[in-house]
Amino acid sequence: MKTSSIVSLVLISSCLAIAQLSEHLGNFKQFQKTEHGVLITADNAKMLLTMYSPDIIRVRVVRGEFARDFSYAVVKSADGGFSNIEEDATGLVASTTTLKVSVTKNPLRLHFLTKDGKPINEDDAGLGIAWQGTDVTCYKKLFPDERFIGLGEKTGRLDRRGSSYVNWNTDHYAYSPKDDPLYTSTPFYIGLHDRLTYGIFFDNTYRTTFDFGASTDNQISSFSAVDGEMNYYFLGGQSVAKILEEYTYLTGRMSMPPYWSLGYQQCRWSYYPDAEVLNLARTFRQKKIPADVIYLDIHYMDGYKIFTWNPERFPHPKEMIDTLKSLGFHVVTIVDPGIKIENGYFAYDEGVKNDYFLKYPGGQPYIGSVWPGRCNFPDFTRPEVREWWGKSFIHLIEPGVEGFWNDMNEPAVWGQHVPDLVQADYEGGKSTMRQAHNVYGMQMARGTFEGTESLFHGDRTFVLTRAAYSGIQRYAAVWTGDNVPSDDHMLLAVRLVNSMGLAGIAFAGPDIGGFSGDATPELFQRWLSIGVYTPFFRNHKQNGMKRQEPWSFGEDVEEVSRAAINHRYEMLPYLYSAFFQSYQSGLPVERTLAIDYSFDEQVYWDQYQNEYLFGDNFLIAPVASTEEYDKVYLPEGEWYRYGSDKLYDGSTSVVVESPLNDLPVFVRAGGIIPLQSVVQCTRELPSDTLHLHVFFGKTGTSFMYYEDDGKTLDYKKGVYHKRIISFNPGQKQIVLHEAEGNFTTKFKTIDLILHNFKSVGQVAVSGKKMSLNADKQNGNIKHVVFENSVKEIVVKW
Ligand code: MIG
Repeated sequence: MKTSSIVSLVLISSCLAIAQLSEHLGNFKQFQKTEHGVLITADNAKMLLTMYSPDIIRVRVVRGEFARDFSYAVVKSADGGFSNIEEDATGLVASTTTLKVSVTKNPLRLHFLTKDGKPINEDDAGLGIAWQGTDVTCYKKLFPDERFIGLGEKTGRLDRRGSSYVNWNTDHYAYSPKDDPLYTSTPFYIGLHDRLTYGIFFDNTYRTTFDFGASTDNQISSFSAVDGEMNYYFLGGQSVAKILEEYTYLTGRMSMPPYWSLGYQQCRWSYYPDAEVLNLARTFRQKKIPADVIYLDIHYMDGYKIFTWNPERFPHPKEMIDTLKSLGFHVVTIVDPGIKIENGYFAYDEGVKNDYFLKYPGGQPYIGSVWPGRCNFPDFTRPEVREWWGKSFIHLIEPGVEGFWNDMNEPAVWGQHVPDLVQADYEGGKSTMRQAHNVYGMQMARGTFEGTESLFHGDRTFVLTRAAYSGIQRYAAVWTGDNVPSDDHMLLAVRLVNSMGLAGIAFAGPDIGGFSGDATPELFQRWLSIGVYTPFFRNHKQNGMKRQEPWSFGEDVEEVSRAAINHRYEMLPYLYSAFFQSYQSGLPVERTLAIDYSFDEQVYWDQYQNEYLFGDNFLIAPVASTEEYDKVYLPEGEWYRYGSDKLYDGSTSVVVESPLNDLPVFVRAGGIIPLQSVVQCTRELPSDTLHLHVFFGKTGTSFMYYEDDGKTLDYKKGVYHKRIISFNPGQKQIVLHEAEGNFTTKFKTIDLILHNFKSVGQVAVSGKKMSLNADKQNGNIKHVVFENSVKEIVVKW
């Protein structure tokens, strides 16, 4: 993070190490074509340029021979080849249909250019790629107006220029808004300059460092690893959304999550015994505060032994969970990677018998102390171990657990980290924790996901993880670890989730209320109201801290909390459609304004950098719990304050009221927002009327509406209901296009709600004239109700 600490690290290491000058690529010697690209030989290194798509070029560089080609992150293979390769005395130009890769020869340097020759990203002319010992670094030219966004769960500003970051999954209890590294590593960032965009994914699981001009007087940005290959993917899509599509093409996208996991989730370390859990569930129902999930933190286990139940606290888990299910709740239990060393404990015995645990060179199992005491740790980088781990969830699934919370998987052990030389299989690569550390948690989540999905026989599973590496979105949702109850942290959490969305992780969220301490009632209310507009919506609190159920702060807060959570449930049709977008294109649910308004500099200003779009049409302006007014930047277009429908011009900032019961939320003019009636849990059917809100705007828009059974994997076989809804002010019509797929929608009736359609008094619905009913409170809101149909419905005014 801080330049000073980096400088001192460099000083220390250069004092201790034997003097060693850096080694460089040298000059170009020759090239040859390969199946999907070119192999270049330089004086001191080899470089492979490989095409994955016309916009995606992979760069591999080694001094000796290329190692085995293996990635935990990338799910796609090379595809296609350069359409043209030209060589002359000074260089080589390899073109795709959208990009040019120019290789200059003396010395060897790479330049990524647009088709018409504008530089998008270039190696630093002086340094290029260099090694020091096993360390490898790629130095890039820093453009004067260049900004950097992304890198996942990283503190600091939205625009990361001037900062540097380390990727090393770390259990960072009560991290400060400046600390680094945190729990996850997603070595992928997006660069922006001269209205050009690109992405760089450095697929190296060793400890990596990204320096965005922090240490070089604004001349160079760089990324480096302590070992392994220089192995990166250059993504050349010309918009942030396009780059996210490309990144998730490479590293995969999330599956549709179980519908219930979009609901409100209540957690605490820990709710126990069973009577308390049941009481909690009943209280939600009595108080009519919607909720879907109750978490069991570590106290549900017998002596913290994974896959066991505490016989005193939870003597009859199945009966308890059956009752919870009858109340419409789903249970998620925590699991840690540490397996207690105890003869007779089945998971330990099986692990020893089958040699499943991480070992020191020489064969002694690695021992670390965690909650259960001294533990061994499964080697999740071995397929058989993941399979065994996955199958063991039968002990939780039989009694009815439906979701699996993977904690401590950095992995965390008391007072230390697993020594680097501990050996890990690394998918047959026979490596050490130096390389495996950053993927350990992801592979635990993978074992959990694959095992539980197969135990559910065709139903969806839900996994939540703390540690992660790129590609984690294929297996799990991610929460942002042990945060702190403060306004700063609440706003940081927004940036973390926004930034994780820029790293392919669409299903993410923080501990609402702040984990490691007591929230003030004001902070809790504000945080909950932001949580409504967060993909993963969970309230969690550390043991020993005050209770933090929505009713724990007295009746006023309870009232506001109920209204906030009610709104989350009304929003489910809209939200589920946003998740579908992520599943299809990798666009996150929660989107920093830098995605759609990448070259609007105000988006990056400190006071506005936390703003985001939630789905296509809501703009959320998070604000501290202490602020009664908020200065909000509205990007281009026009925006309605949600709730009052007050209309604002965009491309300017406005000061608006921000009381605790009314977070500044805006709707894009032209925005289409489908809502349903309030339900107490996702299982409860809403009324059969879909409230389809359309906010008048000057330009046309469209919205992809999506529904499926929320439970099975049948959506992958076309069992869904999907339709485009478009608003066209020029043609004066709203069209619900013919629905696709063979799932029957829940909604028999459409209540079309027109906002600010000023002079419109009646409409024709598929040719039939119907009058509009003005809303009692706001005459500018008008309704028309008609029957839903899978056929096209045209509403004209
Ligand atoms: O050492 O399971 O981040 O959410 O409540 C702490 C107890 C272990 C850390 C997790 C937190 C969880 C807690 N865990």
